[in-house]
Amino acid sequence: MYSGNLTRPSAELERPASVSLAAAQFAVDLRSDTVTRPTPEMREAMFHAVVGDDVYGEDPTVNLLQSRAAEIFHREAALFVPSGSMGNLIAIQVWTRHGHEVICEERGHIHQFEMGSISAIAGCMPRTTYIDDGILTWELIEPLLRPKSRYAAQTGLISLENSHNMAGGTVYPCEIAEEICDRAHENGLPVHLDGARIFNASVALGRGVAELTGKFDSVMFCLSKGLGAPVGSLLLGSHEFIDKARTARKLLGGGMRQAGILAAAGLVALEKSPARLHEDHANARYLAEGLSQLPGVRVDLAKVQTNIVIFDVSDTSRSAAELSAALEKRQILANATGKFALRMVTHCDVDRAGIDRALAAFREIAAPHIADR
Ligand code: TLP
Repeated sequence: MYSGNLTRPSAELERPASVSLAAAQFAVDLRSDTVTRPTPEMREAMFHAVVGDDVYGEDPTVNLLQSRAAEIFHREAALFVPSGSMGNLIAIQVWTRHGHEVICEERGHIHQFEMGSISAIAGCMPRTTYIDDGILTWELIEPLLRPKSRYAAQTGLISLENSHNMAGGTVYPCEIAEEICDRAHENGLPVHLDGARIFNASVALGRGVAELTGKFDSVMFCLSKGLGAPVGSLLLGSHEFIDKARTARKLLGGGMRQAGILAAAGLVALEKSPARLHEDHANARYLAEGLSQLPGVRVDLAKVQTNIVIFDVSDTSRSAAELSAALEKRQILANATGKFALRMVTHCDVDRAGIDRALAAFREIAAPHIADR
């Protein structure tokens, strides 16, 4: 079993495949779980949604989504936000002030993929550390804390990611996350959770989302990833936190008026989708096992815990971007996440037959090159 370093140091999506609409319709699209299209039930709910002006707090469907999310996560309050990125940024803004440091894992989404908003908008500096499986521990975090000083930047927030996207969808054992929260609180620090895929983590661990997130001061989760909704994320926390978050959302231009039309799809996603996520996990494992049989491909099967498979292609003698382009010609879409790392993400719009197509295409493009060498 391969346990090497698949994604470091290059964690960016190296050449995000951008394909024509027509190609994407017929392709097996494994670029992300963000690519799903709303189900007929979601579209129906959107059509019939009762709406109002949510900036006045008067959209009944948004209010219902927020209260259902708060109920599911055992939280005082929730706020519907347009994207996961905005949800994370709002949380950072609420918990910190300019000049603060935010501790996170090196490949964390808030550090790598949010346009530097952590600094550009929230005025904070990321303080990162690397761990192969993406799962931070208090032992890794403690040395990064800044002692009280009149010279050094001060630690303002710790942010964890569960599941950890760029570590390959790995999940936090509940006890490790709880220990981090407990120790952080003893040190007077809040902890935010980027739980874009917390329902995937919940299915993988067999523990409820409220249980997994209870000790965090704020939680963001996405409706538009594995849950399959077209748009939207939720922020969760105390009344006081959500009140401040609402102001921060408006400041960022995130007040969405008759957003019930989106919340309606989100409600369907929230109620229905968690029950089917195990299918995506089974498909990811099947994919990973299939890939691991192919020449030149290395997959750390221990890291395939949810719906993400990141694998090393350095022994195929082609870069991940070249392989991604070759796959695209065969209507299989996958993103390069490093020079020799490809990411494939399973979701509700890809079934087992699609995974078989992806494996067959990969077999075709990878094999001749091995023989060439
Ligand atoms: N992740 C996207 C890309 O931005 C990389 C993807 O394709 O996986 N937190 C995590 C852990 C995420 O993976 C993402 C999106 C976000 C936050 C941001 O969500 P959005 O795209 O709604 O801003």
